[in-house]
Amino acid sequence: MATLKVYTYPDPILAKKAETISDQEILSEEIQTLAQNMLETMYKAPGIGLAANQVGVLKRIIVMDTRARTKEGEVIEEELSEFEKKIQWPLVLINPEIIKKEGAIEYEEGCLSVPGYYEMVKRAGFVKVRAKNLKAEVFEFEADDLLGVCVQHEIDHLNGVVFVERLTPIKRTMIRNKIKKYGYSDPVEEKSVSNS
Ligand code: QAP
Ligand code: CO
Repeated sequence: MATLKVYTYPDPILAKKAETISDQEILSEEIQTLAQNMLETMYKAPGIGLAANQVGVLKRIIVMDTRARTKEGEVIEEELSEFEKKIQWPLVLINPEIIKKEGAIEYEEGCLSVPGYYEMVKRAGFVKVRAKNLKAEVFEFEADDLLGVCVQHEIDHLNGVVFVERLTPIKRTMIRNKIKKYGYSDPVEEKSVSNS
């Protein structure tokens, strides 16, 4: 297993649309290993979702784990939502599609490709998703709250959309200018500075 390089906004790879993966390809070692390495990269960050575009691969695969955890990283079972309880974790979604959308939610989003920047984004409050798993089997699940927001955020990546593009024009310009001016600080450095 290996951690992968995460491309940061506005790298042009993040604006490209990822391609559908065939069943034969899903079962290949290449995709099986990619999924494991994406999970390792997400957990190490730590993050709750990662799309293949973010690691420079234009294929429709995302990994997610939105379960609440303690500081030590243990899953807090009592805090799982009813939808989260029905899911086999971690979630690996191949060729995911939103087949139903309802309501609205505003949630403060971040992104491993935009480290250190967070903004409120409006999305559907409930979604039903159809995808394939690593055995190329079709499955469906329902999601709201953080899980619902996260799956919409990750499917956006597969379509070449970063959350920055979902902000109002004024907020979008502001965050782009901040990134141009300050860039991204190394998270390790960031920690040692704030702790000193
Ligand atoms: C997408 O994002 C998401 O800035 C997943 O310094 C985020 O895993 C969906 C991360 C929020 C819904 C709500 C961000 C890690 C991780 C950072 C992530 C950072 C280190 C973001
Ligand atoms: Co993201």
